[in-house]
Amino acid sequence: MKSTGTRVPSTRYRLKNCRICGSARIKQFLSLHYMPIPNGFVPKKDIKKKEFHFPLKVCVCTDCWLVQLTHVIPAEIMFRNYLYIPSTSTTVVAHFREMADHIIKNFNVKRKDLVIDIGSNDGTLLSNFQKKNIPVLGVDPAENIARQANKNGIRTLCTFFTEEKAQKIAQEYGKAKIITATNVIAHIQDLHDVMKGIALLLQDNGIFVMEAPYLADLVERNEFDTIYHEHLSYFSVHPLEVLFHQHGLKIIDIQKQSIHGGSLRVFVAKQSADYTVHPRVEKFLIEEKAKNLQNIKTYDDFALRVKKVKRDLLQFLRKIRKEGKTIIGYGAAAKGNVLLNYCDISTDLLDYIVDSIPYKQGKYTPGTHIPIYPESKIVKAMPDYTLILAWNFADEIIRKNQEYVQKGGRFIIPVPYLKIV
Ligand code: DWN
Repeated sequence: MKSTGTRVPSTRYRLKNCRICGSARIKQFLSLHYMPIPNGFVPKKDIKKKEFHFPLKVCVCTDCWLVQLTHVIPAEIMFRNYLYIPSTSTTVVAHFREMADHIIKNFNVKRKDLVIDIGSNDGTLLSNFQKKNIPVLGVDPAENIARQANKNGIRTLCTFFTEEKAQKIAQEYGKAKIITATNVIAHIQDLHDVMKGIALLLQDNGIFVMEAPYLADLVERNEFDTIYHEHLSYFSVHPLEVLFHQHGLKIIDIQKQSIHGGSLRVFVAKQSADYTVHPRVEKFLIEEKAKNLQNIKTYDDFALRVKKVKRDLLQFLRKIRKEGKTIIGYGAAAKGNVLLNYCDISTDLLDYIVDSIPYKQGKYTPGTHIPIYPESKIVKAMPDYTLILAWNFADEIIRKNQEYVQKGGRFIIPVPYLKIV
């Protein structure tokens, strides 16, 4: 039963021009309808309060081929009190450790070099540099999480990263040898302002390393639930090249990463810097053409597959529910909230959701108002089925719930296609 969210008029926040190239030739190819912000978890006391639902639709620029949301919800609404902590996942902690080691080794980072992380969250990534006595500085607008990072000993400025802020950082802390940004560039409306800031804050031989979910994986694996209000852009290499070239920057290397359903790790230097461009960069560009990422039909076909994923999941859940089976969710993830709201799945199908993050336990999911409990509940209650909403961590979740499996519990994985484990 759909929660009665208050719909914000679709004329508000509407995108007029492509965020990278400014073109007005942007074509919508998928609507996930109206939805609350994906990390807007609801405390019990507010369950009856008005909840704003915003249009969630995605379009593609037919000039630079950046896939992006048609409506841009102000960052202030989404990020001032943010409920995403990467360090609860061993997968993410290990991923950041490998990333820091790779950067230190390949770019000869020394103890005098400054490393800045944009969207540094709780400092998980920076802690790996700090352990090697490399000076670090985090930048993150979420007051609650920046406070936690500073308590953890990771020097963090609580602010959005802008060109103006970059000037002040350069004056106060000096220029950076390394600037990182993981799962944050896709969240930014004014990419040009941020790129100007990065270009002026980087040392002449500095490296900017960004990580973001990869559009090719999203499309090929039907990862529609990673489309949400926080993610304004869905990157492929071609539009990124257009963006960086506008700011005197160049991509010198790219690595595929499995995290978050398939991501790109992009290494960027100043065009004037003495780095050769790895042949892998050209290979990605050729592959994207071969995958028809610059052809509108690819996106229309994707939209049809999304509707099939929804149909198959609902059919299965309703069937086992009718057989009297008990079903819960696992991982109160932002992507999970997109899937639940798009498929209109509430307590009529899922009794509750278990999650590892204390911030989220005891709260309710936005829009669908499903209660969230600690993970320990799953083995005590032994539901027949568990729908893994945080499917990007399915291996880690199944690995840590072997007792549930041995006692006959079964996992449901919704994307890329319905799978019962
Ligand atoms: O871009 C973003 C991606 C990288 O992460 C951010 N905008 C927000 C966030 O998206 P998300 O909310 O989908 O995050 P996760 O990390 O996919 O969500 C995982 C959820 O699952 C968390 O709430 C923690 C929970 N979890 C759990 O309960 N047990 C996770 C693991 C690994 C577990 O074992």
